[in-house]
Amino acid sequence: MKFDEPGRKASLIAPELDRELLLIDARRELKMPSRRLFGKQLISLGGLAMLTGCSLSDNKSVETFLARVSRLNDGVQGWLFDPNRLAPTYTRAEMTRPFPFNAFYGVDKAPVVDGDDFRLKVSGLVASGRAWTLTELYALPHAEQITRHICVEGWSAIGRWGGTPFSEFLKRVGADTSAKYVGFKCADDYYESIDMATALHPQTLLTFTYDGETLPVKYGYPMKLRMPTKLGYKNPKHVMEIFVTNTFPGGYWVDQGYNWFGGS
Ligand SMILES: Nc1nc2c(c(=O)[nH]1)N[C@H]1C(S)=C(S)[C@@H](COP(=O)(O)O)O[C@H]1N2
Ligand SMILES: [Mo]
Repeated sequence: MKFDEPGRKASLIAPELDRELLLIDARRELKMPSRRLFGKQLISLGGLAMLTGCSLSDNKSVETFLARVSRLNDGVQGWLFDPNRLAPTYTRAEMTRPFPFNAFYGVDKAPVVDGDDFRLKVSGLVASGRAWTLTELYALPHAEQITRHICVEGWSAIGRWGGTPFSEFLKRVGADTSAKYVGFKCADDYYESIDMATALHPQTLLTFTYDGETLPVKYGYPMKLRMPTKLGYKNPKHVMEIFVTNTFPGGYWVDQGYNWFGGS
Protein backbone atom coordinates (compact mmCIF):
# COMPACT_ATOMS: atom_id res chain seq x y z
CA MET A 1 0.00 0.00 0.00
CA LYS A 2 1.52 3.31 -1.01
CA PHE A 3 0.58 6.76 0.19
CA ASP A 4 1.13 8.34 -3.17
CA GLU A 5 -1.61 6.34 -4.83
CA PRO A 6 -4.05 9.19 -5.35
CA GLY A 7 -7.25 7.42 -4.30
CA ARG A 8 -5.81 5.84 -1.17
CA LYS A 9 -4.14 8.81 0.42
CA ALA A 10 -7.34 10.65 1.08
CA SER A 11 -8.93 7.72 2.86
CA LEU A 12 -5.86 6.99 5.00
CA ILE A 13 -4.88 10.42 6.19
CA ALA A 14 -7.07 13.37 6.89
CA PRO A 15 -6.01 16.39 4.81
CA GLU A 16 -5.18 18.51 7.86
CA LEU A 17 -2.43 16.08 8.86
CA ASP A 18 1.05 16.89 7.82
CA ARG A 19 1.85 13.81 5.82
CA GLU A 20 5.58 14.51 5.74
CA LEU A 21 5.75 14.77 9.52
CA LEU A 22 3.87 11.54 9.95
CA LEU A 23 6.25 9.78 7.58
CA ILE A 24 9.28 11.18 9.41
CA ASP A 25 7.87 9.93 12.72
CA ALA A 26 7.04 6.53 11.39
CA ARG A 27 10.41 6.17 9.66
CA ARG A 28 12.17 7.06 12.89
CA GLU A 29 10.07 4.54 14.73
CA LEU A 30 10.96 1.88 12.18
CA LYS A 31 14.61 2.81 12.10
CA MET A 32 15.36 3.17 15.78
CA PRO A 33 16.75 0.35 17.90
CA SER A 34 13.85 -1.63 16.61
CA ARG A 35 14.97 -1.91 13.01
CA ARG A 36 15.80 -5.55 13.72
CA LEU A 37 12.15 -6.10 14.20
CA PHE A 38 11.31 -6.20 10.55
CA GLY A 39 14.71 -7.37 9.43
CA LYS A 40 15.84 -6.18 6.05
CA GLN A 41 12.43 -5.59 4.58
CA LEU A 42 10.85 -2.47 5.95
CA ILE A 43 7.18 -3.09 6.25
CA SER A 44 4.98 -0.44 4.65
CA LEU A 45 3.04 2.04 6.74
CA GLY A 46 -0.18 0.60 5.41
CA GLY A 47 0.88 -2.88 6.42
CA LEU A 48 1.76 -1.60 9.87
CA ALA A 49 -1.57 0.14 10.19
CA MET A 50 -3.23 -3.17 9.46
CA LEU A 51 -1.05 -5.04 11.96
CA THR A 52 -1.83 -2.57 14.70
CA GLY A 53 -5.49 -2.38 13.80
CA CYS A 54 -5.41 1.42 13.48
CA SER A 55 -7.06 3.57 10.87
CA LEU A 56 -4.98 6.64 10.19
CA SER A 57 -7.76 9.16 9.93
CA ASP A 58 -6.85 11.93 12.38
CA ASN A 59 -4.12 13.11 14.73
CA LYS A 60 -5.36 11.02 17.64
CA SER A 61 -5.43 7.81 15.62
CA VAL A 62 -1.96 8.48 14.24
CA GLU A 63 -0.65 8.88 17.78
CA THR A 64 -2.35 5.66 18.83
CA PHE A 65 -0.88 4.01 15.77
CA LEU A 66 2.68 5.13 16.54
CA ALA A 67 2.32 4.11 20.19
CA ARG A 68 1.09 0.68 19.12
CA VAL A 69 3.95 0.26 16.66
CA SER A 70 6.32 1.06 19.48
CA ARG A 71 4.68 -1.46 21.83
CA LEU A 72 4.62 -4.02 19.04
CA ASN A 73 8.36 -3.45 18.69
CA ASP A 74 8.79 -3.96 22.45
CA GLY A 75 7.16 -7.36 22.14
CA VAL A 76 9.23 -8.46 19.18
CA GLN A 77 12.47 -7.06 20.60
CA GLY A 78 11.76 -8.86 23.87
CA TRP A 79 11.17 -12.03 21.93
CA LEU A 80 14.35 -11.55 19.83
CA PHE A 81 16.46 -10.69 22.89
CA ASP A 82 18.99 -13.44 23.43
CA PRO A 83 19.80 -13.64 27.15
CA ASN A 84 23.13 -15.32 26.35
CA ARG A 85 24.37 -12.96 23.66
CA LEU A 86 27.00 -10.60 25.00
CA ALA A 87 27.55 -6.99 23.95
CA PRO A 88 31.09 -6.24 22.70
CA THR A 89 33.72 -5.32 25.29
CA TYR A 90 36.76 -3.11 24.77
CA THR A 91 40.24 -2.47 26.11
CA ARG A 92 41.21 0.37 28.43
CA ALA A 93 43.11 1.99 25.55
CA GLU A 94 39.80 2.25 23.64
CA MET A 95 38.00 4.21 26.37
CA THR A 96 36.52 7.59 25.41
CA ARG A 97 38.16 10.41 27.38
CA PRO A 98 36.55 12.36 28.79
CA PHE A 99 33.40 10.26 28.93
CA PRO A 100 30.41 12.52 28.08
CA PHE A 101 27.81 13.62 30.61
CA ASN A 102 24.15 13.56 29.61
CA ALA A 103 20.85 14.15 31.39
CA PHE A 104 17.66 16.10 30.80
CA TYR A 105 19.42 19.05 32.54
CA GLY A 106 22.93 20.55 32.62
CA VAL A 107 25.79 18.98 34.57
CA ASP A 108 25.62 21.63 37.34
CA LYS A 109 22.07 20.42 38.16
CA ALA A 110 23.04 16.79 38.76
CA PRO A 111 21.57 15.70 42.12
CA VAL A 112 24.04 15.41 45.01
CA VAL A 113 23.18 12.41 47.18
CA ASP A 114 24.67 12.07 50.68
CA GLY A 115 26.25 8.62 50.71
CA ASP A 116 26.32 8.30 54.53
CA ASP A 117 22.58 8.71 54.89
CA PHE A 118 21.78 6.88 51.70
CA ARG A 119 19.51 3.83 51.81
CA LEU A 120 18.54 2.03 48.62
CA LYS A 121 14.83 1.21 48.83
CA VAL A 122 13.64 -2.14 47.53
CA SER A 123 9.94 -2.82 46.98
CA GLY A 124 7.33 -4.80 45.06
CA LEU A 125 7.59 -8.52 44.32
CA VAL A 126 10.59 -9.29 46.54
CA ALA A 127 10.99 -11.54 49.59
CA SER A 128 12.98 -8.90 51.47
CA GLY A 129 12.07 -5.26 51.06
CA ARG A 130 14.67 -4.00 53.52
CA ALA A 131 16.76 -0.95 52.56
CA TRP A 132 20.48 -1.23 51.74
CA THR A 133 23.37 0.99 52.84
CA LEU A 134 26.19 1.71 50.41
CA THR A 135 28.60 -0.30 52.58
CA GLU A 136 26.37 -3.35 52.22
CA LEU A 137 26.06 -2.84 48.47
CA TYR A 138 29.83 -2.40 48.04
CA ALA A 139 30.35 -5.79 49.74
CA LEU A 140 28.44 -7.63 46.98
CA PRO A 141 30.41 -9.65 44.35
CA HIS A 142 32.32 -7.29 42.07
CA ALA A 143 32.50 -7.19 38.26
CA GLU A 144 34.03 -4.68 35.82
CA GLN A 145 33.06 -3.97 32.23
CA ILE A 146 34.36 -1.76 29.42
CA THR A 147 31.47 -1.32 27.02
CA ARG A 148 29.96 1.15 24.58
CA HIS A 149 27.17 3.43 25.73
CA ILE A 150 24.95 4.52 22.82
CA CYS A 151 22.76 7.62 23.18
CA VAL A 152 19.88 8.21 20.75
CA GLU A 153 20.95 11.85 20.59
CA GLY A 154 23.67 10.73 18.21
CA TRP A 155 26.80 9.95 20.21
CA SER A 156 28.38 6.86 21.65
CA ALA A 157 31.29 6.43 24.04
CA ILE A 158 33.27 3.60 25.60
CA GLY A 159 33.46 3.60 29.39
CA ARG A 160 34.48 1.38 32.28
CA TRP A 161 32.01 0.64 35.03
CA GLY A 162 32.37 -1.49 38.13
CA GLY A 163 29.70 -2.93 40.40
CA THR A 164 27.73 -6.05 41.13
CA PRO A 165 25.91 -8.24 38.59
CA PHE A 166 22.29 -7.12 38.94
CA SER A 167 21.17 -10.79 38.98
CA GLU A 168 23.19 -11.22 42.22
CA PHE A 169 21.39 -8.32 43.79
CA LEU A 170 17.99 -9.62 42.64
CA LYS A 171 18.83 -13.02 44.11
CA ARG A 172 19.72 -11.49 47.47
CA VAL A 173 16.48 -9.51 47.75
CA GLY A 174 14.52 -12.63 46.76
CA ALA A 175 13.06 -11.01 43.65
CA ASP A 176 10.29 -12.87 41.86
CA THR A 177 12.22 -13.39 38.62
CA SER A 178 9.06 -14.58 36.88
CA ALA A 179 7.72 -11.01 37.19
CA LYS A 180 7.75 -8.91 34.03
CA TYR A 181 9.49 -5.68 35.03
CA VAL A 182 12.09 -4.10 37.24
CA GLY A 183 11.52 -0.39 37.84
CA PHE A 184 13.87 2.36 39.03
CA LYS A 185 13.26 5.67 40.78
CA CYS A 186 16.07 8.23 40.65
CA ALA A 187 17.19 11.18 42.76
CA ASP A 188 16.26 13.57 39.92
CA ASP A 189 12.83 13.22 38.28
CA TYR A 190 14.07 10.36 36.14
CA TYR A 191 12.54 6.88 36.25
CA GLU A 192 12.95 3.80 34.11
CA SER A 193 11.90 0.18 33.82
CA ILE A 194 13.33 -2.87 32.10
CA ASP A 195 12.26 -6.39 31.16
CA MET A 196 13.27 -9.22 33.53
CA ALA A 197 15.38 -10.99 30.85
CA THR A 198 17.62 -7.91 30.59
CA ALA A 199 17.67 -7.50 34.38
CA LEU A 200 19.14 -11.02 34.62
CA HIS A 201 21.55 -10.61 31.67
CA PRO A 202 25.16 -11.30 32.77
CA GLN A 203 26.36 -7.85 31.60
CA THR A 204 23.67 -5.93 33.48
CA LEU A 205 25.52 -4.40 36.43
CA LEU A 206 24.47 -2.24 39.34
CA THR A 207 27.52 0.03 39.19
CA PHE A 208 29.19 2.04 41.95
CA THR A 209 32.45 2.98 40.20
CA TYR A 210 33.58 4.62 36.99
CA ASP A 211 37.10 3.78 35.76
CA GLY A 212 38.06 2.41 39.16
CA GLU A 213 36.86 5.46 41.17
CA THR A 214 33.66 6.01 43.13
CA LEU A 215 30.99 6.88 40.56
CA PRO A 216 31.16 10.69 40.20
CA VAL A 217 28.01 12.77 40.68
CA LYS A 218 27.77 13.50 36.94
CA TYR A 219 27.75 9.78 36.07
CA GLY A 220 25.07 8.93 38.62
CA TYR A 221 26.38 8.68 42.20
CA PRO A 222 25.61 6.65 44.21
CA MET A 223 24.74 4.11 41.50
CA LYS A 224 23.85 3.64 37.87
CA LEU A 225 22.30 0.56 36.33
CA ARG A 226 24.57 -0.21 33.40
CA MET A 227 23.25 -2.34 30.51
CA PRO A 228 25.41 -2.52 27.36
CA THR A 229 22.50 -4.30 25.64
CA LYS A 230 20.33 -1.19 25.94
CA LEU A 231 20.43 2.39 24.72
CA GLY A 232 21.71 5.15 27.01
CA TYR A 233 18.34 6.45 28.18
CA LYS A 234 17.45 2.99 29.58
CA ASN A 235 20.45 3.18 32.01
CA PRO A 236 19.18 5.03 35.11
CA LYS A 237 21.66 7.11 37.15
CA HIS A 238 21.23 8.21 40.81
CA VAL A 239 19.09 5.13 41.54
CA MET A 240 17.21 5.53 44.86
CA GLU A 241 14.62 2.76 44.66
CA ILE A 242 14.30 -0.53 42.83
CA PHE A 243 11.00 -2.37 42.50
CA VAL A 244 9.81 -5.59 40.90
CA THR A 245 6.35 -5.57 39.31
CA ASN A 246 3.99 -6.97 36.71
CA THR A 247 2.45 -3.53 36.12
CA PHE A 248 4.13 -1.66 33.24
CA PRO A 249 6.02 1.23 34.90
CA GLY A 250 7.09 3.16 31.75
CA GLY A 251 10.01 5.57 31.89
CA TYR A 252 10.92 9.26 31.66
CA TRP A 253 11.56 9.26 27.89
CA VAL A 254 9.35 6.28 27.14
CA ASP A 255 6.35 8.21 28.44
CA GLN A 256 7.29 10.91 25.92
CA GLY A 257 7.26 8.48 23.01
CA TYR A 258 10.59 6.66 23.05
CA ASN A 259 10.51 2.95 22.46
CA TRP A 260 10.37 1.08 25.80
CA PHE A 261 12.53 -1.95 25.05
CA GLY A 262 15.33 0.35 23.83
CA GLY A 263 17.73 -2.39 22.72
CA SER A 264 21.08 -1.26 21.32
N1 LIG B 1 18.73 9.79 36.63
C1 LIG B 1 18.98 9.96 35.30
N2 LIG B 1 19.47 8.92 34.61
C2 LIG B 1 19.75 9.06 33.29
C3 LIG B 1 19.46 10.27 32.60
C4 LIG B 1 18.93 11.34 33.36
O1 LIG B 1 18.64 12.46 32.85
N3 LIG B 1 18.69 11.16 34.71
N4 LIG B 1 19.75 10.38 31.24
C5 LIG B 1 19.93 9.13 30.48
C6 LIG B 1 20.57 9.35 29.19
S1 LIG B 1 19.60 9.91 27.91
C7 LIG B 1 21.89 9.03 28.97
S2 LIG B 1 22.60 9.11 27.43
C8 LIG B 1 22.76 8.57 30.08
C9 LIG B 1 24.00 9.46 30.19
O2 LIG B 1 24.88 8.93 31.16
P1 LIG B 1 26.28 9.65 31.44
O3 LIG B 1 26.01 11.03 31.98
O4 LIG B 1 26.99 8.79 32.40
O5 LIG B 1 26.99 9.74 30.10
O6 LIG B 1 22.09 8.56 31.32
C10 LIG B 1 20.74 8.13 31.27
N5 LIG B 1 20.27 8.00 32.63
MO1 LIG C 1 20.81 9.41 26.05
